[in-house]
Amino acid sequence: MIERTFVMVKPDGVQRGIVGRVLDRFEARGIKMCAIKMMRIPRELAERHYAEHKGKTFYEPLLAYITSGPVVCMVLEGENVVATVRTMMGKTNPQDASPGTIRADFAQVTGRNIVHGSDSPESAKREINLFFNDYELQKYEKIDESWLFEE
Ligand code: D4T
Repeated sequence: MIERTFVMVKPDGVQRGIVGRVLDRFEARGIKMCAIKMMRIPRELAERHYAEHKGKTFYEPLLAYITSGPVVCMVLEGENVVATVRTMMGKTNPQDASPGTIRADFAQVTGRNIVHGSDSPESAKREINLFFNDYELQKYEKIDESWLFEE
C-alpha cells in the first residue's frame, strides 16, 4: 500500500554535512519526496514530538540534542514506506544496526543517530501534522512510477 512517512535528518546529520547522502538513499530507491524543509525545532514542538519519552532518563538530553541546531524534515511516500524507511535507517542504537543501514554507516551512538523516521502509519500521520501544513505537502506524479511499480 502506498503510504507516507515523516523523516528528519537530525542536527548532527546537518552539521556533519550528510543530508544529501541520506536523501540520496531514499531517492535512489524511488521513494517520492512530498515535502522538505530546514528548521530549528522550538522546544515546545520537540516536547510534543517526543511526548512518549517524557520522564525517561534520556528525555532532557534528547530535547537538548534535537533543538541544538537546524534539522531537515521531510515527508516521503512509497510502497510500505514507513517500514521500509525504518529498515533503511537501522536500529536506534547504531551499534546494533545492520551494515548498510544509515545509522550503521554514519553513526556510533544512540544519542547522535543522525535520522528519525516514524515507527508506524499512525505515528507518521501525527508527526506529519506536527511538522507540516497541508499546503506544504505536494501531490504529484513522478515520471519513474510506471517503472517502479507493476500495473
Ligand atoms: P527516533 O524516534 O529518533 O527515530 O528513534 P527511534 O524511533 O529509533 O527510537 P525511540 O523512539 O526509542 O527513541 C527516540 C530517540 O531517543 C533517543 N534515545 C532512545 C536515547 O537517547 N537513549 C535511549 O536509551 C533510547 C531508547 C534516540 C532516539
